[in-house]
Amino acid sequence: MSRALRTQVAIVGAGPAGLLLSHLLHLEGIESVVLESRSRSEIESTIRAGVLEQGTVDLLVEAGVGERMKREGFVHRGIHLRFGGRSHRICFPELADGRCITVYAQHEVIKDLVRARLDAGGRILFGVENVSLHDLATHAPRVRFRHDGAEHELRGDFVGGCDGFHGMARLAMPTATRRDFLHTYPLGWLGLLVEAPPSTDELIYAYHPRGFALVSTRSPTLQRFYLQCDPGDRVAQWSDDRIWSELHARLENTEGWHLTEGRITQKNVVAMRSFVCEPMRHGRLFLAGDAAHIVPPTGAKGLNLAVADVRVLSRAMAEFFRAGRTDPLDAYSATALRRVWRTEHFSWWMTSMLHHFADADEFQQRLQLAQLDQVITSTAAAKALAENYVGLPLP
Ligand code: RFL
Ligand code: PHB
Repeated sequence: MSRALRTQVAIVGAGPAGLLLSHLLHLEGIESVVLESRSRSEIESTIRAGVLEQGTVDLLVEAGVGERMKREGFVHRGIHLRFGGRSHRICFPELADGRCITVYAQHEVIKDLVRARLDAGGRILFGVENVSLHDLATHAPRVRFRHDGAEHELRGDFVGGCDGFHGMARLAMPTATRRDFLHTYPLGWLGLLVEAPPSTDELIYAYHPRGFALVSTRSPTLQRFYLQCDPGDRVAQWSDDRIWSELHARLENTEGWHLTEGRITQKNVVAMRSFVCEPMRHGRLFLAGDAAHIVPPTGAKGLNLAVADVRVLSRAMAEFFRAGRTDPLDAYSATALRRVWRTEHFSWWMTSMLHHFADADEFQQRLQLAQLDQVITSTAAAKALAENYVGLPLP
């Protein structure tokens, strides 16, 4: 016998997509239950994204969950593109109508959202197992799962599939009505967390014949670096000495800039993929965030795209519950996919421009340099980068 629960929207996954969807629905007076396979401490400590678009920042503030971000996040007005031994600044406000980015870690956003949901009496079930979706093509979808040693069945009007790229929600959509687009890059990123003071006031994206390097930050005492590596690399192949020697070689330039070293506290290898699932809906199941699409991290877009999806989805669901309208829900997939593909293009473009591709001949390398040169000399090209990086206005 399974225990029966009822809600308006059953949400699978407590990442940025699932938690923000639950919070935005709550602000519209709509009840939801979030099912998460991991523990609260795990989701609140996993290091991932760091860059929030202006629209994401504005939405979090508007939704009442931006107070700590405003206090502890860092507003950046530009980034540095480094290649050919020199650095070139892309200044956001003057190129993108005054808009900027904020550096604030994803797990801090998660902490803020979990707290807001729990303080408002919202239900998040951590450590759920065996989640399965049923009757999605009917008006009464069901989610079955195991929690605290018992079987449960959650009934809702809708299901939010927010369980990330490796989740099961997307796979519950029949293959006959779903189209997957996947592009795998012959690249990986070695992500590093380092206890050190900042080496730079703004992010540095470096193109170098030895491979791409990125300098980001987390706090005055914690820095985030990335090094292009082989996608099949294991962390054990990257000793601290090798890491520092590569960071120095790829980042230090003729202008006398120096990297500040420190204790490396975390290393992980990230695969570089682009993926889109079309459509983002099947019956009463709506996919949002990484469950429907992923981008390589070069454009810093994944979390921001998840936020854009749930903004559209929460409004569409609100129209349904408020006025019985189904047309915004019917338009959800097409509306979200338009931004998704635009962002897929930007992330692919940044990735193609900034990495060293082992199979690229000298002709292709010259093209990369020509593209970088255009970005730093043409206002139109710099504007295109800046507008996409700070993010298109939210739909
Ligand atoms: P998430 O964050 O993967 O959350 C999905 C949640 O679902 C849970 N789950 C399940 N729960 C129940 N039952 C199941 N069967 C389940 N299967 C999975 C998982 O435990 C998890 O908690 O997806 P969401 O919410 O769509 O959010 C997407 C973002 O996390 C992702 O796009 C970003 O992290 C991408 N990203 C960046 N995005 C940015 O906007 N700016 C950045 O600066 C940025 N940098 C990055 C990044 C991603 C990176 N990695 C590690 C891939 C840097 C890196 C290195
Ligand atoms: C990060 O700080 O983790 C970060 C910054 C910029 C990116 C990707 C990740 O493009």
